[in-house]
Amino acid sequence: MTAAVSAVKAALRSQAIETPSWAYGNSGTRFKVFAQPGVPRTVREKLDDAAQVHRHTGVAPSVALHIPWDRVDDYTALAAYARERGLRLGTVNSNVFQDDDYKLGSVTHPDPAVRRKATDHLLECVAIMDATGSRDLKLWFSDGTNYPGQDDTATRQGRLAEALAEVYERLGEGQRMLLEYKLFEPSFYTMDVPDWGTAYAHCLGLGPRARVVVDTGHHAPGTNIEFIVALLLREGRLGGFDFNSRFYADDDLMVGAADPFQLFRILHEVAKNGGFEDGDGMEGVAFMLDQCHNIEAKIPGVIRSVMNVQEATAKALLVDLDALRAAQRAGDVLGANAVLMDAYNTDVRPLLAGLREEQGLHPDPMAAYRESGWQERIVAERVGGEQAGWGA
Ligand code: AOS
Ligand code: ZN
Ligand code: ZN
Repeated sequence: MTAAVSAVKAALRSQAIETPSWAYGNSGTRFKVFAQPGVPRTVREKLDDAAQVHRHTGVAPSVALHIPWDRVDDYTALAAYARERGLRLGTVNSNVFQDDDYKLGSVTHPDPAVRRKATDHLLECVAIMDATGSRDLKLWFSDGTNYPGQDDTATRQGRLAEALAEVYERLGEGQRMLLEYKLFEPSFYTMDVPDWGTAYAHCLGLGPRARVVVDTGHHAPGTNIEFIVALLLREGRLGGFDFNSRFYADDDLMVGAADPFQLFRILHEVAKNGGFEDGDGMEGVAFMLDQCHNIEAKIPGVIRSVMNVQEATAKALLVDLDALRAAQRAGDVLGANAVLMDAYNTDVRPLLAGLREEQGLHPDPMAAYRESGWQERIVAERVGGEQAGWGA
């Protein structure tokens, strides 16, 4: 647990956690959306809120966009608006799941006309990336089937490969494609990209700029996610994370809330395998949040989540790798485990508070936000108009 604190701090200073535009808007379950006062009415207001998160944490400089929820006429102007607030526009998330045409799938739909429409949307997202300067296109497909016999699994894989290849070819220099998998939902019998193996196989077929995204809520209960992370990093195919917590399915709760130990184990694999090294370069791992704050206040919920990732990262960086490897080589099972647990059980909050003060920030981002008056201001000012939210 004695990894040089200055090296740990340097790594923490350079970590960037991307927040999702949809976390700032209203969201809920299929039973009820509880609207909150002061939530953004426009994409620009979402950026204003994201800027508050960055202002108080210092490590959330980019915002993931979702098209069409964040569609605007001028993306270059939107990027400039973000820059003026100390932010940049990050990953572009496509949406081929909210249109009536996609009932039987998007890029895997039996009808070529629907496949064309879906692929055209993905191409539009790349054009948006050209304007925003985004590095990553994140693809998540709700495509799949509900009943055995409904459609041919292998044929659907062929359709998916064809669409992905067309989009991959369209990527510009400095752009990557991140393919996200999900075990189930909304499709209940087969998903066309249900697991890391399927995503990895498609990425291999496409080329080095196609990478897998690990959404921490997208696995069967009990899945060893850190193993998947270690393997993808070893293969050079880990594109990034969609961080969130789950108790049951794709709950999209605050990262680190359900299982901070799992988050630590995941980030330990990242730390060991050089995953913190390339930042926003082409080999970089994207640390994104993919969450919905249904009942808690949104901006503080995002701040708390960013802090949870930071705390788990600090613990992961504190693992004494020399001692760990020595214990592993010696076959010292308990000793190796103890090295890991020592780091996990360290209270890193003072270290992070100190780091923030060195950066001229308030040591406690939650308190800083509370004291800033921003929440009162948006509640008073953002009246009227359509409240933006998940799907709006
Ligand atoms: C869906 O379950 C996924 O987690 C996606 O990442 C999705 O695109 C995201 O929630 C925003 O729509
Ligand atoms: Zn996700
Ligand atoms: Zn999800």
